[in-house]
Amino acid sequence: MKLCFSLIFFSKIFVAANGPQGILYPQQSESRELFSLDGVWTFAISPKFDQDIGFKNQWYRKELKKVSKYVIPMPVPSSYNDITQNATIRDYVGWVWYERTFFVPARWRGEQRVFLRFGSANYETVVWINGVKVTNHSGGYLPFVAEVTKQLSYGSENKVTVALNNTLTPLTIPQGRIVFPNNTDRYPPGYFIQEYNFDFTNYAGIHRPVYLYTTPRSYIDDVTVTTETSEDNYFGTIRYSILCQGCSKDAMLYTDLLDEDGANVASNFGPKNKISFKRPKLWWPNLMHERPGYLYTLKIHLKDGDVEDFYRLKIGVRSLSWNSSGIFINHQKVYFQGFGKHEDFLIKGRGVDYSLIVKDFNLINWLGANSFRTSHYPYAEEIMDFADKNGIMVIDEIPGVGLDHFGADLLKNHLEAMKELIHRDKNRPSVVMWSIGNEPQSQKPEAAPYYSQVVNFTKLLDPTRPVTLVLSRGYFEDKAAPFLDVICFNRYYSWYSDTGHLELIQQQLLNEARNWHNKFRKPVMMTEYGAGSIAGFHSDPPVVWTEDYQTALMKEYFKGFDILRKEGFFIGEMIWNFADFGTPQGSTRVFGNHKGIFARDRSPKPAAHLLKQRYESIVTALK
Ligand code: GCB
Repeated sequence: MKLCFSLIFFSKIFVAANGPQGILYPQQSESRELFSLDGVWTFAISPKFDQDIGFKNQWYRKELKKVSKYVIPMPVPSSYNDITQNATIRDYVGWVWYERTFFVPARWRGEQRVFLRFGSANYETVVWINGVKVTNHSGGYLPFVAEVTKQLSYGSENKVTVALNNTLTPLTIPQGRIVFPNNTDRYPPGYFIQEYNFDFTNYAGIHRPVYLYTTPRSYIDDVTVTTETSEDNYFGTIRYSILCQGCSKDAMLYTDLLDEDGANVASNFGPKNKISFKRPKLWWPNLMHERPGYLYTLKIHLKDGDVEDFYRLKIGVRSLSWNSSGIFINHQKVYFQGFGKHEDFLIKGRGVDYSLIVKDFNLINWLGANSFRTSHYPYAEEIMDFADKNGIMVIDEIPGVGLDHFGADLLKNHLEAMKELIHRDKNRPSVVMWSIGNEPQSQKPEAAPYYSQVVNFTKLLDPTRPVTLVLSRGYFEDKAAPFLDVICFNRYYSWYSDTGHLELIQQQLLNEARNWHNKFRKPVMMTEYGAGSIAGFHSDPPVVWTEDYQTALMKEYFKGFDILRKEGFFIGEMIWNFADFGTPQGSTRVFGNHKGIFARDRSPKPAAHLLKQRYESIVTALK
């Protein structure tokens, strides 16, 4: 096998465009207009062996239907993989092209700025407006924005063109590789495959909403908020700092803190200040209070001469701290009862879908869960908003899944992804921990300096939240754990190891969790355990792949969790997975991964009813 990573696929090297520094979610306000570009775009793939043709022939200056032979409609937001009947598009690796036209109102001409913002697109993206490049971005799961004021035509039609490449290489986050088999008996010339070391479909497309929005010339570009509460929770303090662009030195900033009914609680002014007040309504995790997820609104008002801008940020007031045996919110120890999830659904793949978001949060509440991990990449802001307002604690994970070969270039991309994630999610009360990756080859000596740098960088950007890395190597060989605040580990006793031997689960679980704690003296949590089950498969006594085996296995883990919880350092259980999900084709995957407690269509398996009983009983025991 010959490995060829980037030559064909990333033959264009793009210098990051200068843009705004903030990445605030776009919103309509007294001073801002918002216009969605979601809908049906025009789509074309590049010919397999002429990947650069769109760049060479400047497709962005023309209409796609005039330059490509095969142009089809493509929904945005959505993955493109499962939209057609064409296996070439489903499995496509390389440059694809999107385009749409839209009108810009004449009233936007003049004293305004206009921005174009993508919630995410996987992986490498280049964007043109009316044939002029406005930005590019690397990374599949985080937003990017460009000011397009000068490139737009006002009072007339405009065109946005996007080139998107989903190729993963040893330097992307996550990593992948393009393999050219050199056996000409078995493969035609030029044949290649994309390989990657993770167990979910590398869905591609414009996955999250695309917005055009306006701001005044001087505008609120970024806000950073931290909160704390006094030991008895009687006082709450909000510290904020606000970044303006285009402002004169006389510009004034005013802030009002509004409660959920819109009543003013406190006011202040200046770009950096604090608001302290008595009897705050705290942000509590689900089930720790009768009113979880309470959110205030920080209304920010910029006045710069005649120019005014308004932005409203939802914030939760809570304290967050941790020590060697636990994580504390509002000075109370928390126990995580949740799951790993995926952004995954039929047809849309990873595309944002409000019906699915609301359904999933209904199921989360039905289960009595209080948390999830954004395995194995940052989730859409539309999902994170629901976590904030439902009091669901989130372990916010970067797409550093299954990393191997830890070099300086990979580190650079990893740190950039961390920076963008923290920038996006720093103000969210639901985010209670950063996860800098999942199941790396952390037994390798190079993993030690690598992860120590990722942790230090993360703490520099955000000292207010604990940092974890989800581990799968043994406690005796792992090199990353010393740098972490919390040890999260994944293990599949009686599934991948000792398959069928349910009687071993308790012993293995207890020993391993205790060993992690004894060696590193940190809180320990199990972030994955589980078994695959095909809805409708049954047997008694249970055998693997039946729904009965899945529940029997869960019961054994529960016994172990109950013993561990009493020992003080064990802080949570997250089953793998919330729902069945799509994976690459493989002989160990039967039409996807079936460890969901819900099927992919969200119908409950018996495992869901059992988990609901368990999570409800944990809460009752606390009362
Ligand atoms: C893991 C991975 C997860 C997989 C899971 C499995 O350890 O973290 O991404 O889907 O195992 O089902 O094999």
